[in-house]
Amino acid sequence: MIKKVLLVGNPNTGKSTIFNALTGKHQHTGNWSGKTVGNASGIMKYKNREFEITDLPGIYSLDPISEDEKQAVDCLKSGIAHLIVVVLDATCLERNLILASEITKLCTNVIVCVNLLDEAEKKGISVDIDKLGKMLKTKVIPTKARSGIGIRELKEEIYSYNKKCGCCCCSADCIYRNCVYSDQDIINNKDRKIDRILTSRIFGIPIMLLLLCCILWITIWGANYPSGILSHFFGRIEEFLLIYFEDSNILIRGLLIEGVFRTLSWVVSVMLPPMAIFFPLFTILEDLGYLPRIAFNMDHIFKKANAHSKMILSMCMGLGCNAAGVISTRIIESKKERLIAIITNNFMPCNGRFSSLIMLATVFISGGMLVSVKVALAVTAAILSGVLITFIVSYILSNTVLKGEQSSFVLELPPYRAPQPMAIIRRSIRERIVYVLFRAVAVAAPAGAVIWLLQNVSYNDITLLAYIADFLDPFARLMGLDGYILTAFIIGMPANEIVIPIVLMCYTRSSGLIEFNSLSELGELLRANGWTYITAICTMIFSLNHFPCATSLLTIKKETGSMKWTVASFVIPTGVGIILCIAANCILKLL
Ligand SMILES: Nc1nc2c(ncn2[C@@H]2O[C@H](COP(=O)(O)OP(=O)(O)OP(=O)(O)O)[C@@H](O)[C@H]2O)c(=O)[nH]1
Ligand SMILES: [Mg+2]
Repeated sequence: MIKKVLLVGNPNTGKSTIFNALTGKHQHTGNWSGKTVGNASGIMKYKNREFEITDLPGIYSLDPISEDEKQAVDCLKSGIAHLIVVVLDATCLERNLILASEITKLCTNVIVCVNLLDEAEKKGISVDIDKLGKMLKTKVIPTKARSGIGIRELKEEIYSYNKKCGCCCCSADCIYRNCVYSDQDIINNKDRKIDRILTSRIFGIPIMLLLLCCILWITIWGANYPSGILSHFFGRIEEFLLIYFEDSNILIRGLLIEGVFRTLSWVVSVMLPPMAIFFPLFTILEDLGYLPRIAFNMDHIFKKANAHSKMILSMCMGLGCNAAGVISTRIIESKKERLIAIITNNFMPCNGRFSSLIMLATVFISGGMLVSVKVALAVTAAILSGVLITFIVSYILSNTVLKGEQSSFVLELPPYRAPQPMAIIRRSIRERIVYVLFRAVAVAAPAGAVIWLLQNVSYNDITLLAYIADFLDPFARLMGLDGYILTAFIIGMPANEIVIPIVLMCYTRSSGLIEFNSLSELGELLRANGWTYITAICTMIFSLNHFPCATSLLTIKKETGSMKWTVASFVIPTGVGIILCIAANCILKLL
C-alpha cells in the first residue's frame, strides 16, 4: 500500500513550496498566511517507490478555530499518516516550536524540517540542528526549499523512515533557548522601517491606491498593442480558413469558423493580454508580502462595516477568480463573517470581468493626452466602487440577517521577500494564461457555436437571437444597456470572459469586422451599434455587479452547504447591479 506523508506546520513556513518540490505539483504559494485552505495531495516518486504527500493548511496549534485549520487537525489526528513532516520557519522558531513539541508529544511518526534557513542566516539567526533533533527526539532536516537545498535529504529521510521517534518532554521555550542563537540587532530592522511607511495611518492607503493605479496603467498601456496584433493574426487565419473552406457546407464555414473560431479569437485577443500583464504584477506584490499589509491598512475601515479584515485577502484572491476567492474565505474563523465574505466576494472583478472593464474603459476614453492614465483611473474607480459596495452590503448584512459579535483575530505580517521573476513568469503562464486558454476552449467555443446558431436559425424571418434580444430590450434599455448586452450577460453565465466577445459577436454580423488594430478601434463597432458613453458606463456597472458565474455559484453552494445562501449570493449582486444601472442611466441622461 502506498505510504501517506503529511506536511504540517504554522502558516507561511514553506509547506507548499516543499510539497511542490517533492511532488512536482504546482500548489499556490505566496508570501502571506492562509493560502492553502484545503488538503492537497500529490505523488512523490523516489528510488522506484511512491509516497502520497499531503499539503495541509497552516495551523498554530492542535485546537483549530477556522474551517481550514479544522481540516488540517482532523487529518493529522485521523492516524492515516505513515509519517508526519513538521515544517518550521527558522526565522521564528520560538513560536513554531510550540506546535512541533505539541505534535511530537501526540505522535511518534514525526520528522522535523527546519525551512527558510537562508532567511534566518541573513537575519543573524543560527540553529543547532543536532541539538534540536536530540531535544525533540526526532530526525531534523535543514532546508532552503525555495532554492531546492535540502529537498534530496528530505526525500531520502521520507524514503528510509522506519523507526518511531521518542516522546519529547522539553517545553518549546526550553528547546528554543538551547538550540537557537540570534543576533538581535539585525532582526527585522529593515522590515520595520518599510512597514512604518507602508502601513502608516497617513501614507498607507494613498500608497496602496497609487500602486493599484500604477499596475493598472502598465496593464492598460501594455495590453493595447498585443491585443491588436493578436486580432490581426486571428483575422488573417479566419480569412484563410474562409477561402480554404469556400465550398464547404454551412456547418464548417458558419458554425465552426464564424461561430467557434471567431469567439475563441475574440476571447484570446481581447481578454488575454490584460490578464497576462496584470497578474504577474499582482503576483510580485503577493510574493513581496504586501497583501497582508493591505488588510492591515483597511482594518479600521472594515471594522466600521462590521466586517472581518481578513476578507481583504479573499477579495484579493477574488480579483483573479471569484471561486478561488470564495474558497479562501475558509481562513475567516467566524461563520457569520465568513458568509458575508462569501456573498460579497463577487463585487471584486475576476479575470474575465476585469478585462471587460479595461476594454470598455479603453474603448470609450479616447483622445487627448494621457489616455492610458485616464483609463487606469477609471478602472481604479471601478474597483474602488466594488470595495465600497462590499462595505455597504457587509454593513447591511451584519446589522440584519447576519447579526453577531465581531470576532477578534490574528493577522500575521510576514517578512518582505524578494520576488523571483522567473518563478512569477512561469506561475503566471501556468495559472493565468493556460487557464484562460483552457476556458476559451472549454467555454467560449461552445458559446460561440450557440451564438452562431441563435444568429442563424430563424422563425418567421426573425433570428432566435433577435427574438431573445427584443424580448429583453425594454428592460435592458431602462438599465442603460440593450437587449444584446443583457443576452450576452445571460449566455456568458458559464464564464465572464465570454460576455464582451459575445456582445461583439452579436454586432459583427452587421459590420463584418473581424480584426482591429487597437482596443480603441473596437469603439467604432460599438458606436455603430448605438453605444454611447452611458451604455459603456452601465455595462461596466453591471459587469461589476451581477450574478456570479456558474463555477462560483457551485463553489458557494459547496462551501455554504446551503441553497438559501447560494440564492442570496445570486440575488444580492444582481439586485444591486440593476438598481445602480437604472440610477446611473436616469442620472446621466438628465445631465
Ligand atoms: N527565502 C526563502 N523563501 C522561502 C523558502 N521556502 C518558502 N519560501 C517562501 O515563503 C513563502 C511561503 O511559502 P508557502 O510554500 O506558500 O508557505 P505555506 O506554508 O504553504 O503557507 P500557507 O499555505 O499559507 O500556510 C513563499 O513566498 C515562498 O516562496 C525558503 O527556503 N527560503
Ligand atoms: Mg501552503
